[in-house]
Amino acid sequence: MTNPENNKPPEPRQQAHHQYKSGFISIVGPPNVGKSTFLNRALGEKISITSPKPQTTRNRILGVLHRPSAQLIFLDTPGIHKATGPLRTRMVDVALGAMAQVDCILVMVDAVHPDPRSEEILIRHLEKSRTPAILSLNKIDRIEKPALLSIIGKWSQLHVFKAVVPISAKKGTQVDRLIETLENQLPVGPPYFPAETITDVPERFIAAEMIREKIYRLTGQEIPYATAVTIDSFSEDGKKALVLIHATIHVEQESQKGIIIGKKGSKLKSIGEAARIEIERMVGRRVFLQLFVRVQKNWSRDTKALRKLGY
Ligand SMILES: Nc1nc2c(ncn2[C@@H]2O[C@H](COP(=O)(O)OP(=O)(O)O)[C@@H](O)[C@H]2O)c(=O)[nH]1
Ligand SMILES: [Mg+2]
Repeated sequence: MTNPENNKPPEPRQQAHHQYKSGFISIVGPPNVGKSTFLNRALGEKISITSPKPQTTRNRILGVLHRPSAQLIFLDTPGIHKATGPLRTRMVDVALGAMAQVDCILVMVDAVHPDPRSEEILIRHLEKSRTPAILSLNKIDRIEKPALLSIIGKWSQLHVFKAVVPISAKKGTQVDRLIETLENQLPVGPPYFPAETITDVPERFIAAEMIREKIYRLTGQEIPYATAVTIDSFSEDGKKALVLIHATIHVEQESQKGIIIGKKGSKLKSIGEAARIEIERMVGRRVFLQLFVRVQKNWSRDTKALRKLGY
């Protein structure tokens, strides 16, 4: 910056500022703290599904943020918690696995609703890792400043973080500051992905996820946890103006099939319509989406079935 009083030329900026940085950042934390909401907000695109229900994210989702000075490669993960059953155990393993071999760990917690049991598991794994960690306290749109300060104090005693950044992923508050803090942690190096790449998963996977998200949002109780979605076909019509998708919703029991379909098919219709609108936004074309519902007895407890369904 030029100083108007003595008209000195600007100070030369530090060398490091000119060097392009790139690296991997794992987003880890308890379930439902806003990890996926933050990723979508950072990228400005929806690649990872979110919902008010815990355990929405089941796989590792990679998202690439391209900045003029850096490439930040985020790994969104399922929530870390005390898991029971094969599916949840697998989900936690995915999350813990994503903490290894990254350049930085972004630990996200809910500033409003602490989750001591999950946080304790998280801290234990952080202690074992030598990777620098940044703590982000999310949902500050719901908390008063004095309460926030005391939470920051508590966390500073639990682990040595490189920085603590309170944000609201939903409102976008301080998200830029968090991104800059993360960028500072990355090593100097060339980009890993070409400029147009924002994720490593195909559109058909994200389409299945969007259907799953609508089930999370439009059905209650245990239904979301008993469902998996597969894409049977994903093709274009002759003129490439329309994307045709056939997908199957797998449930564990006959009674769940009835709930997903709803009265005269009304529930399935609203799930399909809501998903179609989001998939159309992603592919930038009109979409014809046909949903089937199939009972696959107790798939979430069957390791072979889990693998078949992509977990
Ligand atoms: N009030 C508030 N809610 C948020 C914020 N970020 C996320 N949420 C909500 O928290 C819930 C869980 O979000 P999600 O991203 O799925 O959490 P994840 O399980 O950690 O990936 C959703 O209902 C989000 O809308 C935030 O900054 N403020
Ligand atoms: Mg998530």
